[in-house]
Amino acid sequence: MPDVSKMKKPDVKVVLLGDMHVGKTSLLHRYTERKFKDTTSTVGGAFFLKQWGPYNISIWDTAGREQFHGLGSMYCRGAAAVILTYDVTNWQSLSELEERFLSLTDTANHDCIYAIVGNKADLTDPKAQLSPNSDSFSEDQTDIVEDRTEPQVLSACPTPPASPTSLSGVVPRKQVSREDAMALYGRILRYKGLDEKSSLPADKMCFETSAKTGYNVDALFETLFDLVLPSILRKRHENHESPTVDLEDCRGSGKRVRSSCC
Ligand SMILES: Nc1nc2c(ncn2[C@@H]2O[C@H](COP(=O)(O)OP(=O)(O)OP(=O)(O)O)[C@@H](O)[C@H]2O)c(=O)[nH]1
Ligand SMILES: [Mg+2]
Repeated sequence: MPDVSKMKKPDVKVVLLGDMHVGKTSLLHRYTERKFKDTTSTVGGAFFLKQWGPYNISIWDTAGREQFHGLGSMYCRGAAAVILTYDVTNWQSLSELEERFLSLTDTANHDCIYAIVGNKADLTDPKAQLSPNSDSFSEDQTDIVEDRTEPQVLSACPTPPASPTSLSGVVPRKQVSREDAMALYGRILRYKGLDEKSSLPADKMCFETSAKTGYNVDALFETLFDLVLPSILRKRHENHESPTVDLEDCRGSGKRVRSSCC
């Protein structure tokens, strides 16, 4: 367990949302560890701290299982970017984004950025079957903190079985086109009351990825990191304008500390 007091403070938060089995944890592993490894269904949530230039970005991996649904809006609170993830071979996983996950983002920042990500593209798209040779893993420090929100539920829940496609050996069919994802992006903008013309365009914010081969994974995260920089700068500016008291500094001093603003 890392010593939380020594951890860097995140400047901004990016959250992965989506149905169980779409590959949220695998995408995060691929990006942070440059590997595709076995996963177990996520319980509660966990975050990884990524250093991006001088900034620290927390990337939250959340559980897609229905029983953890209530936690979703808590994880989205104050998010600067949300990655709405579906499985390109599973139409239902796209519709769930609209029906079940979109409302969880009501707690995100008002200028939150949305990306729609169709994962498992290696199953349907030959170009996604090739590992990108630009596998330039940044040596930035990455910390992991597990946030086991419901330990009892954790141990009581069996890991769901692998998806039928992986068991049957049948080549899965692509069920969700990029156009479907872009249409959803448009509906999300409308849900948020945003004007399509002044928002980031759908073709920039809809990705197809493969956590298995690494296809488009760096592009996804790094596009978002660049896009949240203004949000980081605004937050730093606001903190500078109205400084808050660091309780850590006051601990043990025995003195009552007064906020500088009053
Ligand atoms: N072929 C293929 N399989 C993938 C890919 N990403 C994930 N998987 C597989 O899909 C299954 C689910 O992956 P996870 O990363 O655990 O999915 P998740 O979205 O985190 O699921 P929850 O934690 O239950 O919400 C695992 O068997 C993975 O090996 C991918 O890009 N391609
Ligand atoms: Mg997971």
